[in-house]
Amino acid sequence: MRAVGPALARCELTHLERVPIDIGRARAQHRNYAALLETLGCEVVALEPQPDLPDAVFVEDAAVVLDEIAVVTRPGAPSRRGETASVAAALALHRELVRITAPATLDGGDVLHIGTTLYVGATARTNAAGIAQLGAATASFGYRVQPVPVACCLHLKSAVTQIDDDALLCNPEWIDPALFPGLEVIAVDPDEPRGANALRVGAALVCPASSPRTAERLERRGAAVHRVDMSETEKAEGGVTCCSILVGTDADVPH
Ligand code: CIR
Repeated sequence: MRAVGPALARCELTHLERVPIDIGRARAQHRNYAALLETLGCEVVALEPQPDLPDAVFVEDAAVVLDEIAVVTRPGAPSRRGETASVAAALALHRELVRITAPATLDGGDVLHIGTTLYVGATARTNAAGIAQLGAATASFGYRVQPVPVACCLHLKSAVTQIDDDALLCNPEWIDPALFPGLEVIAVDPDEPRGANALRVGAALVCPASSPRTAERLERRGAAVHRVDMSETEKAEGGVTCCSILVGTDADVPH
């Protein structure tokens, strides 16, 4: 993880209007999120601060970590390309690195890893060359990439995330659930279109407090839901998955 920097208010925005961000509150919320991940069994590694890079808190976009390798991305937003070096240095302690190179672009938020399939959002941030390079880097380990058209939200995982071995949480207005055959699809509450971004940590599910009805829906289904208030990073178009990269060290921690 990387702490919220002072320039967050100058973040990239695509689908949201810019509104004031309370940096103090953003930092406190981010610390609570880190503390929750520790409670759930994670060891939190703090990356170096990057005060001049507004979106550097959203580390998820800088890398895709698999069991075998870590793919260092080339973010689609030019303002974010300086974020990857420090993420790569930290991941090099745990995985062999492969890098996405120009003209390809890829944001980690566009990669949904389910078994040996990497569903990859084709978005303004991730281009066809990025999807192809990810496929080439991972094919020898048995992965296949499945491009997914994304139009209404920033990243694929803004609209769909995996909540357990057999099920996805999805906003069906944004992504066609039929793209994921063989998996149960739980829809977000219709009044909570941004509620589909949940973070699975072992048997627990970290959900945004901003989507309470969706969280209740998941609890009724038996999920161990932990709510986090991320109101300030949500104003920067970030969800709960965006603020961490999970590096699995045993079979219980998905990544
Ligand atoms: C951006 O537009 O790049 C940031 N303001 C938000 C990135 C959120 N990351 C993610 O969904 N993985």
